[in-house]
Amino acid sequence: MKTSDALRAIYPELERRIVVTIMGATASELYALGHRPNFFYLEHAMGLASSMGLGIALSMPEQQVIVLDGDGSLLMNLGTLSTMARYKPGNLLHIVLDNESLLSVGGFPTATATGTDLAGVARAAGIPRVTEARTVPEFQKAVSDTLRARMLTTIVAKVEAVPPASYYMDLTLLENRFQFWRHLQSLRHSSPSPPAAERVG
Ligand SMILES: Cc1ncc(C[n+]2csc(CCOP(=O)(O)OP(=O)(O)O)c2C)c(N)n1
Ligand SMILES: [Mg+2]
Repeated sequence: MKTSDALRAIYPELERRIVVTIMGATASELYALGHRPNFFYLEHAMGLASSMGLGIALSMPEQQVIVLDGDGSLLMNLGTLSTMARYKPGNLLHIVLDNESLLSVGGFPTATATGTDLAGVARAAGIPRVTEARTVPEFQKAVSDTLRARMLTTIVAKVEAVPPASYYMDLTLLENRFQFWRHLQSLRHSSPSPPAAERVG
């Protein structure tokens, strides 16, 4: 399964949720499908997309948050699995696009190429729902089932280490940051019942 095909298959689901991606190939593939103000591409901070997604999910429980992670990124911050498992937000879907490679920086093999089983690590960390997908239909079904289940889930999608057609994104980090923040603010203001702590006066 190619990352581009996997993302295309779930794009209609992404359109309606808060999405945080890792940098590089995954960000470029999603951007090429069509940028939206609810998409944030976390540059530089490798490994922390899931941590950022966790924070948003906990602070905006009425929204669904989808994180698009990578194997190298998750391996760099394995502690995120136990932190997510500790809080278990049912509105967080953690997708790991496992291409067994640091694709965005040249394709060096990661530990998943030499036997590390990220789904197994996620289960052992206490993530309540962990699934694996090797084909686009399997992946699409895993995502739609999870969004209905409303339970913290990690989906490990095995993808080919194929680079995007282009890494070019006509969107700077700061522009994306402010646009995304304004989008989250607009969701808060349109929320029918904001948490009491956030009401003014
Ligand atoms: C702390 C840190 N180390 C290294 C990098 C350089 N870097 C950027 S993307 C990347 C590879 C990411 O690998 P993975 O999460 O598997 O995603 P893929 O590129 O395979 O899609 C690396 C090493 C970085 N941005 N930050
Ligand atoms: Mg990778």
